[in-house]
Amino acid sequence: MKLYRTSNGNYAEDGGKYFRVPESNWDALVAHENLGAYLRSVVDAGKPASDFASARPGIRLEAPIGSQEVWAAGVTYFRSRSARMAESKDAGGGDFYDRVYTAERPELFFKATPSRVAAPGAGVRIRSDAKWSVPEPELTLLINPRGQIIGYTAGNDMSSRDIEGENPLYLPQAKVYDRSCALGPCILVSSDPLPSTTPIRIEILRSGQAAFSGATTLAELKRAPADLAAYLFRENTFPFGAFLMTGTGIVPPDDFTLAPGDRVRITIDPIGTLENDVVQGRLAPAV
Ligand code: DO4
Ligand code: MG
Repeated sequence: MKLYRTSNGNYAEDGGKYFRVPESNWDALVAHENLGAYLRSVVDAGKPASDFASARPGIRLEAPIGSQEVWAAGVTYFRSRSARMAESKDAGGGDFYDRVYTAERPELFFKATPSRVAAPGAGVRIRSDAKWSVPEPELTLLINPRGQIIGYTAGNDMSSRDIEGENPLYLPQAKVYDRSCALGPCILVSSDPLPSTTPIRIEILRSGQAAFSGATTLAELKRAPADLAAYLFRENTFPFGAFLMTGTGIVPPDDFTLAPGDRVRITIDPIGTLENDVVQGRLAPAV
């Protein structure tokens, strides 16, 4: 069962059919005592909504987020550990990444408020003061206020590698800025762990041509999603629940940096494809 948030309300998708969800408040859905059972009752009682499929692209997909904070785990794949050790070698930070990779306590960091999250199809930003920017394709957990994993989405943890590599203490600037995160296209509603064979793929297109592609599977993820969620909820309450990105296992070669106009496609098969174009420059101020 998949759950979409759109400009026309929330929709459940089951077996290729879309059903309008009566509950229009996203935070209430995330806090629901049994979201899967509620959506099942909506599907079983309802008739498929013709407007979702037929009116698209008139109906815009929104990021599947309400008031949730977005957090992220780091250095959860060997590939990420190696890339970070290399990028921070000159700054003397390399050792930290190996130590956190093998430590019991994971690296968890704050990633985004909802307003910093790009919707599917919207622009993700690269910083104007960064020279080396990459996307990070990450399985992302949706966790309810009671700390239970209730679903999964695809996430892009946009990162400025030169800023992060200059000094590990610059991590918040490398990671947290306007539209530094994208989530979507939907929530795969499930409390069951995803199989270790689940593939995560990324494709970066420049002028329509493949500029980089890569893939990994959840078998390479060193930590169990449930353990990451438990650490996040140890000393934090999340009245609206939270998203937790689980880290990247795909890092483009060191001579690759994103440019405005690039298209980033992240596919996690049971969820779908999250696609965003890269933009640079200031966002129009919110009114
Ligand atoms: O430690 C820095 C960030 C790591 C990260 O974002 C990742 O491994 O995905
Ligand atoms: Mg990351």
